[in-house]
Amino acid sequence: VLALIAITWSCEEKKVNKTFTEEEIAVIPKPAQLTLAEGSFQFGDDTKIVISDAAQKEMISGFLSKFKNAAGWDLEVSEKAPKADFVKLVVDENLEEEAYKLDVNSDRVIISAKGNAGFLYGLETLRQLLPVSIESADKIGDTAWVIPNLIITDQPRYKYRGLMLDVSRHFFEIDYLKETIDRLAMLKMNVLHLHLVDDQGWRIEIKKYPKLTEFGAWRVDQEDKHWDGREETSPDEKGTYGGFYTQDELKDLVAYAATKNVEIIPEIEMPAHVTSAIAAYPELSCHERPVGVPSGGVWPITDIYCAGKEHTFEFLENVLLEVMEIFPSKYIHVGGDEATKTNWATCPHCKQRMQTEGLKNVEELQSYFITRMERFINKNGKRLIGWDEILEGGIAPEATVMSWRGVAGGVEAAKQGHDVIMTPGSHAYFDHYQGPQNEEPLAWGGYTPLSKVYTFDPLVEGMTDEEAKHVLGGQANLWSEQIKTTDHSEYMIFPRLAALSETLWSPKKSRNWEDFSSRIETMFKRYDLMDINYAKSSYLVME
Ligand code: TNX
Repeated sequence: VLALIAITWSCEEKKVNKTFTEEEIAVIPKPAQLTLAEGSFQFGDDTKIVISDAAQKEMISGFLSKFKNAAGWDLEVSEKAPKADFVKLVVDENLEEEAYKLDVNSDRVIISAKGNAGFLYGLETLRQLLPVSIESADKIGDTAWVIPNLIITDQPRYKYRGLMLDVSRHFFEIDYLKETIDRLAMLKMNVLHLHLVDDQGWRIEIKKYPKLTEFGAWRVDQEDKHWDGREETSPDEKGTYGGFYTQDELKDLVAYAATKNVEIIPEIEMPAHVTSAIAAYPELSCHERPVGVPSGGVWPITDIYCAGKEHTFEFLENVLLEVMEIFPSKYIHVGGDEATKTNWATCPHCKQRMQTEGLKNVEELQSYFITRMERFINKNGKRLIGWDEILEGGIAPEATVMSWRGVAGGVEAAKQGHDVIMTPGSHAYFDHYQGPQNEEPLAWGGYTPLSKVYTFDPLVEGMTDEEAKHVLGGQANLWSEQIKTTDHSEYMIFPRLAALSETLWSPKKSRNWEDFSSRIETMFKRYDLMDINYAKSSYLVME
């Protein structure tokens, strides 16, 4: 459909008045309600940004810098609205936390929200209504900064909208995490889950146990045992690979994320996937065998934390005390996945524990382990999340389950009255292939093209209303066994995260693959200007 374009020329400035069609509006995730009107609003270098309190200044800085870069304008911020030509932020206490209203007519733009989260999302929508060149880092001449007259009323379908980054298998610098946070916010995603501990590296400074990062954060590249036989990226002069975040860096990251309405949930794995910790402190395992930090490959791994020794719990509680100091999130993720418990069956400490606690098998011993950690976490005012294996042998009373082996674990947890975050391998694993294997970089297996991600639904058919209430939302996981560079990481995340964001934010009834695949084209142009190394192949492959 051809747009009706009426162009009027004033003496010194090019004024554009355009009526948009629905097809030209390419916002992702799709807003819940949108009513288009005739005409448009045009930004000029005189357009004022009107705020209602000084604290909003910091929040709008990202939006202002876009105009600074792309148009070369320093838009003026004021607390008083002129007659026309302004964008005004208006507090509306009646709106939900993350909801916003965007009301655009030819004279002005009004964004209403309860607080910063809603305002941020209103501004992100405004950004995506603007011509794609708003993403340019350099000044682009001759753009008419026009947006359609419309009214948008928007709020999320789910309150938990996350991405997990595995920073253990390969280490990613803080700056990349900050960039990722910006990109999450652009898609109205609000959780970054950091997988800080795994066999291949311990990535968080713990002051009480300095060896965790002195030894546990570094591995010698053992080519023969490596995931794919290729060399590590940038080993240092000693031939080791690794890295870790200091507590100060993480606190700074948390503060940065909060300005983008992103909560960071730390994951401290237990009782398995912890060779990096045992390499630093062998006494944490059952048989105290000296081990090195592996670079990959070997599986299953039998050296896990000993569930019999009191020392293990003392260690983990001390670690978590420091973790809770850094991360204000109400959740602490304790992993709990894929524990090979053969050592527990032969360890005298574990046998003793099972006897005194009356536990029938090693599954119940893991349940004891997690429940005990949950008591500690709850006592400190936080809540525990674990992978769906925590259901085995009896789930800890208040635990939230992250369902990864499909959705069955999540459904079962909801039945038992537990909160659930859906992250099934079938739809939400971004370490999987997204295009034909022979054309794609080596991946962990699996096949999850963009179109498949777009069909993700955290709500499983047959759930009762009561069970459905326990589904907090969903999350994409990027395991990094094969992902060594930020370029590759971006490639796996984008554009699949855009599809996932829509499944979590937008009303189910507006889901439409054809419509989405036309909007994603516009997003690609934004990603090009933002210098994001997104996968183009994924778009071409239908399920
Ligand atoms: C299973 S998903 C794991 C990870 C691996 C991933 C590879 C989960 C809770 N555990 O340790 O990286 O498969 O897809």
